[in-house]
Amino acid sequence: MATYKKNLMAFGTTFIVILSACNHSTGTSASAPADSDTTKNAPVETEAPNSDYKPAFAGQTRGPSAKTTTPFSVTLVNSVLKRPWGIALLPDGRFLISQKEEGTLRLVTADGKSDKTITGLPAVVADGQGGLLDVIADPDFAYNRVVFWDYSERTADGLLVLAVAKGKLSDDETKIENPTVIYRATPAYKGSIQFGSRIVFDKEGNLFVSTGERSDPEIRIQAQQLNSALGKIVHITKDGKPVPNGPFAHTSDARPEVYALGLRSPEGLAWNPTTGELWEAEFGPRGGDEINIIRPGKNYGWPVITYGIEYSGKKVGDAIQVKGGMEQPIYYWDPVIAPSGITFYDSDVIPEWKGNLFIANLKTMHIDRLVIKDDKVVGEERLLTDLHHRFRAITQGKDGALYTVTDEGQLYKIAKK
Ligand SMILES: [Ca+2]
Repeated sequence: MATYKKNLMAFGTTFIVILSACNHSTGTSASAPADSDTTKNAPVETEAPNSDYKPAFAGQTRGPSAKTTTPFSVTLVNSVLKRPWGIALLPDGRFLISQKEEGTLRLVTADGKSDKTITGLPAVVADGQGGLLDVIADPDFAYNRVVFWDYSERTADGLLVLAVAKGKLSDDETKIENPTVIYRATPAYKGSIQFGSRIVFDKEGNLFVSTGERSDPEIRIQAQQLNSALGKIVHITKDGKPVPNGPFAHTSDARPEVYALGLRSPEGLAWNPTTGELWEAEFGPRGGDEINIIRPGKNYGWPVITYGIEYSGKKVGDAIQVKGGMEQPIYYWDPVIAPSGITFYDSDVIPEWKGNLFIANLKTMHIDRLVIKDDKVVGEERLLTDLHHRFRAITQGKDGALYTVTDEGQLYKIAKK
């Protein structure tokens, strides 16, 4: 197994942990060692599934295991974040990190030596899975210093709604100026779980926002309704207006900002640099976490089709997994891993990772690496399992390293040794 060395050295709030991924072959494993031929490897998942549902195609779940051969280090950059939730790269290489419960941002250098707190965002409701969620810099941040974020907001009648807002980072980097809500994923609802949500920009400078369906049986069916913003990918301008000519722009009774529907609680969105398509990760029910490729106008099935069952053990709906007009996930997990933020690795620093999808996940406490070929998962690896953290978000730095934040307050750097 991988050798594991841990050095703790205090530099103020910075510590260093080194994990050694070794090139090893003991001859005791039947698995093929090379990533290029993983097809006969056993899956990384060894626990029994929750249901006897069968995948729609080979490799849709329990794909073959893969093994990174490039030695890499894991460095603890910051350990005093407060419930970090989103992480966004700035043009100068620093990171903006949202703090779920305080409703504040942190501005942290990649080496961890500088760490500022930014206030001035509107109050968040940090009940349940709500609070300050994702954060992202405007593509023109270097010129306009504008930041976008989303959060759970209390309405006048006491309900909760996912709101998307923007504001300008002050010149002294201590506060957000002129915060303005640009969009609300209505209807508001009493429950405090499953808001989603992530934000990404497209090449035209518009935003895709993933929204949760708010969980309860009486509300989650709205994931299938085009006149609701719940359980959707919405496509909006920087002012929160529907991007013109969306797939449902001319459908009666549909919200024109709806881009895709039928999602449960999507906490992961990322662009695939190989194909240019938008990929999504969502929390499913028990045994139904999914990765989907988001295409305009497509229906991803929840709560009509799913590979999971209710957490109570009951079937979901009619207990079907495939239906015409509804998209299949390209991959699912049973048991669940609880996938939150995702990113594709798009650097040449670690060539064997280029084009791989990395998933920060909560339940099984690891970074999941998916090797992708022709939009199919052909290899899966669990990284950072020794740290026992709930990983919440992950992104790539300017230096070709990966950076991930944990619910427990850490920022880790994963880099070539
Ligand atoms: Ca689905």
